[in-house]
Order: sequence, then C-alpha cells, then structure tokens
Amino acid sequence: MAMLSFEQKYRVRGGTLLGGDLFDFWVGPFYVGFFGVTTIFFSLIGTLLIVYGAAIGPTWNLWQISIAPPDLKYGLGIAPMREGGLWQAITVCALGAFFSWALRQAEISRKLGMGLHIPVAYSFAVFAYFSLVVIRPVLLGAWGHGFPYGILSHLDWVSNVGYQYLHFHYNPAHMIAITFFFTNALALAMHGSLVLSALNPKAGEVVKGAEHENTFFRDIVGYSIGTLGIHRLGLFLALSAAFWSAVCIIISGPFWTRGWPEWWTWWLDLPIWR
Ligand code: 07D
Repeated sequence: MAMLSFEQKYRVRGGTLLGGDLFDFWVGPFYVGFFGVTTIFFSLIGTLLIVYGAAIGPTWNLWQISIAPPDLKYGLGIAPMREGGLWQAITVCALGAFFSWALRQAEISRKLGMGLHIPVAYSFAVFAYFSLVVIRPVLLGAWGHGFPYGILSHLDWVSNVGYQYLHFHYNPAHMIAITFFFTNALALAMHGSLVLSALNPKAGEVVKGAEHENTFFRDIVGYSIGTLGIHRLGLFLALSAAFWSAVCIIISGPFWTRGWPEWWTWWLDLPIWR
C-alpha cells in the first residue's frame, strides 16, 4: 500500500517500551512493534486452541460451541487439558493478547507525542474481563468460577450467576454500571447527532460549527458542556460503566453471598422509620 505523504511525517522512530528498535517498523498501514508481535502470537495460539477445543467437543454449531472452565474440585490448580486446562490456556492467551494490545496502543501514543488516554480507556474493558476470569475466581478459590467461552454458554452463565443472587437488578453496583452504560449511549447519541446536524446542513447552506452547537444546547437546556467537555464527559461515562461492571461482579460472592434484594434491608433498618 502506498504511503500517504502525511504518513511520512508521523511514522517516527522511538517511543517503544520494549525491544528498542527491533520491531520499530510498519507493515503496510500497520505499526508492528514488540507488542504487535506478542499480540499476533497470543491471538493466534488462543484462536487455534479455541478451534482445537471445538474439534474435540460435541458440536460444530457456532452457537453451541463452548469451552468450559475447570470443575470447582481443581480449585486454583492447573487442570488437565480436556477438563478445563484448555480454558486456562485460552485465558492466558486472551490476557496476553489484551495486555499486548494496550501496550501497543501506549507505544503508538508515545511515538505521536499524544496522551495515554486510549490505552488507559481500553484497559478498563480489559479490567472488566480480568475481574470475571481472574479476580473473582481467585477470591472464590477456584478457576471454575470463570465464565465459559461460548456464545450461548456465556449467556447461560450470566443468567445462572444472576439468579444465584436471586435478583441481580438489586445489586447496587450493577445498577450504577447500567446507569453509566445508558447515560453513555444517550450522551454519544446526542453528541453524534449534534455534530452531524451542524456539519450536514441543507444543500446550499453553510456548514455550522461549535458556536451553533453550543447555542443549540444553551437554547434547549440552558447549558452547553462545550466541545472539549463532551469528550471528557464521554470518557468518564464509558470508563465508569466498565469500572462499576467489574465492581458488581467482584462483590457478588466474595463480599455478598445472599440475594441482592436482601442487601437493601439497611434502608428499612434506618432509624428514621422507627
Ligand atoms: C467485560 C468486555 C471486555 C472486552 C475485552 C476485549 C473479545 C473476546 C474471547 C476470551 C465490560 C474484547 C473481547 C474479543 C475474547 C475470549 C475467548 C466489558 C467487558 C477485554 N444487565 N449481569 C453486566 C445489564 C441482568 C449479570 C455488565 C443490563 C440480570 C452478571 C453490565 C441488564 C441478570 C453479570 C450489565 C442486565 C444479570 C452481569 C456487562 C438489563 C441475569 C456480569 C457489561 C437491562 C439474570 C457482568 C464485569 C460489562 C459484569 C454483567 C448490564 C440484567 C446478571 C453492567 C443493561 C438481571 C452475572 N450486566 N444482569 O461488563 O458486570 O462490560 O461483568 O436487564 O458478570 Mg447484567
């Protein structure tokens, strides 16, 4: 692929975290880097292990393929390959690939002299996954508490774990996470539609800018958060959604073993009702 003229300016050497200039080059449009190599390594091995797991399993139906974590009896030990060891190896590969990807983002950001906002933001999603397959299983004492890798099976896991706590909607951290997810969707819908409405006026009319965008919001709700502010708010909402998701599942089991509706009895026990 031909290199665009402006790419020459931004394809700068250095900024690597590991490997010096060993992998400091591009293949076509893609930056390689040490962590590009490790990302490809872990993704390839992980994917092959998933395909192997499917091959030794009972079905090739994409919806039903599932690679289950070990039985609880294996605790935090290593299980035989066909009894959950595969799940453990795939988890190591998944985490290896996710961490590598975050570090590759960090290297590219450093090269470009940008902030580390992107790798930090992505790390919150990785943290949510990490909380499900490492933090909570370790706190509960068995890898068997991780979720199975399958399209329908992971949904069954969510449903089963949810009902173990009677009614998961009463989990306060789950409530907060959902509120952030929904508010995030609302904010991005409003921001996206606002920008498109300003930039795509009727044929023959001039393109509008930030002043019009701010004025629209001041007219309708009396306040505009501004062009930089909306992106700060978006980042905050999205990161909070992932963070509270992680919290809601880490506390389920390790810190609260009864039904979540029962947690709310503190409200009924407040002295103001007596
Ligand atoms: C975890 C993704 C990270 C992505 C990465 C990169 C790949 C795949 C492949 C490893 C955080 C890409 C990954 C390419 C790799 C391999 C093989 C992002 C993550 C690293 N819930 N609930 C949540 C709602 C109910 C329950 C979260 C809504 C019920 C349980 C979110 C409703 C019951 C758990 C959420 C609802 C229940 C959750 C998920 C409505 C069931 C969790 C988002 C409207 C009866 C999970 C950390 C998330 C969690 C979770 C939303 C209902 C149970 C807040 C809107 C009442 C047990 N629920 N839920 O985590 O918190 O994003 O995970 O009813 O474990 Mg819930």
